[in-house]
Parts: sequence; structure tokens; C-alpha cells
Amino acid sequence: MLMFTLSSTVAQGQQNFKGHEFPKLGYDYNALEPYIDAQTMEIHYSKHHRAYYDNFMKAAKDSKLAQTPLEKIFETISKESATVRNNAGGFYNHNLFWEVMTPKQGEIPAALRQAIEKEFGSLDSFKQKFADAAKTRFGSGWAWLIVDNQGKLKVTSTPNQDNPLMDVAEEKGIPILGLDVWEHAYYLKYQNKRADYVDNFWNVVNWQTVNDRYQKAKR
Ligand code: MN3
Repeated sequence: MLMFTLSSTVAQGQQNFKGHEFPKLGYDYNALEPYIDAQTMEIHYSKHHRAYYDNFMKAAKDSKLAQTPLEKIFETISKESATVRNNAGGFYNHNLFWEVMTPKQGEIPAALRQAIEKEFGSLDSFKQKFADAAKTRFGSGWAWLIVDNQGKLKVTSTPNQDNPLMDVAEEKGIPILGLDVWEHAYYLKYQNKRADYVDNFWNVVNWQTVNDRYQKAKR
């Protein structure tokens, strides 16, 4: 009976997946000014993110990848080509990135704040740790706040377009906050000053979404 229930759930999950879609941006290109400029947003979303999506779709065409959720693909990404790894990663990472930013920042929800304080001591020490991960990631990559398989919050970073859902990641977990530290994410406005870009990121973090992702990841 249990077997039947489990396999039904899996089958249902696959039926519900309607294929990979390029997401709509939930705000205008200039909405995150002055912290992220409109030109950077436009190029980043409509060119960079779009290219990851298009290249992934081209690579996935006529294979089971076209009908497999990204989270599932990442579980065995080491078996895929570099093209699939880089572009599926770039597609997913930017989907998350746009979602965890907002022009209308609210208070951090109590549940998330408490979990952060429990793990990192204080919100400020968490921010410090996350910012350090972002600033010290050599070359291109991402900084992450993840929920590991024990339900614990952790800060980590990945190179290139890898992410913590991938079997190749040093620290694995479900990402609930991510910051793109590729130069294309900040160079027009900040040039070589990645640290200023990272510090300004806190002004646009969508804590509500991060909390929603946290609650979902814990389940
Ligand atoms: Mn990017």
C-alpha cells in the first residue's frame, strides 16, 4: 500500500510538470534602482538569462531532460554534458535570483529571523558570512543560503553556474537565497567594486520569498 502511494505521488509530480518555461520578471527593469541599474537588469534578464534558457532547451530537445524538472536533473548533473550543466544551472539560478529580490522590501518574517539567529547568532553575522562568501568567490559564481538535509541553514558558494542542488556541489542543500557575483551582474554600475554591489544587495532582498522558500525547503 505504501509503495502504491509513493509511486502514485511520483507519477503525479511528473504529470504536473508542464515543461520548462522562461519566467516573467515580476518588476520593471528600473525597479531595483539605485542598487541595481536598469541597463544591467535588462541585459542580464533578456540576454544572459535568456541565453541560458535557450541553450538549455536546445540541448534538452528530444531527450528526457525536456520533461524533467531542473531540481531532478541536478541530482545527477555529473552525468550530463558541460553544456547542460552550465545552461540548466544558469536557467535555474536566475529564476531564483529575480524571485529573491523586490523593490518593495518588507520586514524579515519572524520564523526566518529566528532560524537565522539560531544558526548564525544574529542577522548581522549571517549577512557578514553571506557577504564574505560572495566577495571571496574567485572568478564567476554564486553565494547561497541553503537548507541542508538536516533542516539546517548554511552559507555556501559555487563556481560558474553550479548550485547546491547539484551532485557536484561541495555543500548540498536547497537554496533559499542566492546572489549572482558574475561580473555581468554588476560591472556596468560597480565596475571592479564587487563588495559595494554585495553590500547593496541587502536593500533589495525579498525576505518574504526567502521565508516562503525556507518553509517549503523544511518540509
Ligand atoms: Mn547572471
